[in-house]
Amino acid sequence: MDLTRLGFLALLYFCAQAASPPNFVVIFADDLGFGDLGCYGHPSSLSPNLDRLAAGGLRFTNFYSTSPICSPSRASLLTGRYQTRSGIYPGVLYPGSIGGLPLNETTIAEVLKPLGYATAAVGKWHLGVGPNGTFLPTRQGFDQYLGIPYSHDMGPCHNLTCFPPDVKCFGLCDPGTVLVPLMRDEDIKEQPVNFLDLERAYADFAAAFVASAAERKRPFFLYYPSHHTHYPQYAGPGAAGKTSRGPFGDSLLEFDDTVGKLLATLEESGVINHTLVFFTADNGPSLMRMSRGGSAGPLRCGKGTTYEGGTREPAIAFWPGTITPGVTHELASTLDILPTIARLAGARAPPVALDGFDMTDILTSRGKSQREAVMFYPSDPSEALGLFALRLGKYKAHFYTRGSTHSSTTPDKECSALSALTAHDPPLLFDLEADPSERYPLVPGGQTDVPALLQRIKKVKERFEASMSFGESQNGKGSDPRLEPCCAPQCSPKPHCCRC
Ligand code: CSN
Ligand code: MG
Repeated sequence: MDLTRLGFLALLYFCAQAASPPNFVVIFADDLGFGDLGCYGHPSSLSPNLDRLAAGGLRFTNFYSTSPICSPSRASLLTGRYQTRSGIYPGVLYPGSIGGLPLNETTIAEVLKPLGYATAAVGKWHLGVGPNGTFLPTRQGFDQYLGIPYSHDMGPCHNLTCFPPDVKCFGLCDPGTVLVPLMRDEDIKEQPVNFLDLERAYADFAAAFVASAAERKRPFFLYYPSHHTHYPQYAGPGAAGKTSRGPFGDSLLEFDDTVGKLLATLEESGVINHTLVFFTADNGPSLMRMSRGGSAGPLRCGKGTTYEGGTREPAIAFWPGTITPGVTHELASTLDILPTIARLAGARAPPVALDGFDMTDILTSRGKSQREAVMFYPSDPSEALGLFALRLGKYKAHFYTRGSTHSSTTPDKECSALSALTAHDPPLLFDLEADPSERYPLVPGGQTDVPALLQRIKKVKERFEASMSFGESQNGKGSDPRLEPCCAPQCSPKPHCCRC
């Protein structure tokens, strides 16, 4: 090809870009570990569509969420800020929670709205409902929403059936809470939600949204936080009993099928080459569920802990023609998604303290990460204890370790709830490249200059903690059962009469 022709193509490309910024689809899986997908080495998972995304896109090996539990992790993804700033701590939000993601936080949807983006969220929100739906997605920049407002074990679980179809799911969930509703925008569409038909509803909603935006030539942002692989694992008739892995495998297969339908929709709408699809997960596997929970693969512990299994996640960036397929070992985080999307869209980043870095160079030219460190807060961050751990380059330092109920039942005692808070001074050090399983603490006198490393880590920690200001705790505001979503607000006795 001669230079004139190349220049012409570049110009064409530039004009097309200028005419319409790219679309974004962010898929956020629930309680899915580093080792759960076929493309991350799981021997019995079936995840053909996510594997296809990985084969045609960029697969990350050093990608992190910001919290080993759900709500804080979601807050960070949508705002590009640690959960400590937005106040989504300690723990997670509940159906009757008084607080939620503060409305003065700027979400990715709100970053894109001024540019004319159509925006939608489908799936598990878990950033609050609040009085009169104050904290629902429609109040946070999303034009449309279909989904369940919190985890699907935050209700009686009564209508969840597993394979074989007549067997009730394992566990009781929360019997004293309203049945889990399906919400459309701010209205309750079903209570209880029909879980076994939910993936079809999600796929149809996503397809209608994408097709409509594409038809109107509007750029769009679709956020699909799935709850599917979270406890209690279930699957509809199309996936139940279809994998050798059992209930977790079945739920993953059904979720993967929705991803496949979404990709098909992007293709049919003619926008697949103009859309960045980004996949990752909110926190590590719920190991307490044993073989029904997820897998952290080679990583230590899982959900609820600040070991690697708690927050290192599978991540895939897919954009045919723009992202060259491959694997990257660069350090990245869910915090980096907002700045990257803002940059690619040509949008202005919110004028607040952001904790993310633009990943565009990693995505489009296999460049270096601008991120040198990843911070680890526990599920209940406090200013008094500060960071539990910090990753700097290939090294990780643990200042505190603690097990978690969510990671109990593993043979590694450090993961279990019985393992109490332990301070480490000097911090416990690991080389995550040589030892990704965090088994062999570095000792002075070895290959690594430990005193020099500790000095560097101390500096980075101090600089970061000086820049961190804790927002007012939202989760700490407590719950009011009257705030639990109810399709028959005047009914009695609650919560069981909330059924329509
Ligand atoms: S989470 O899972 O919402 O995905 O983090 O469903 O931390 O107490 C976590 N928790 C219920 C849950 C409770 C959940 C907790
Ligand atoms: Mg989760």
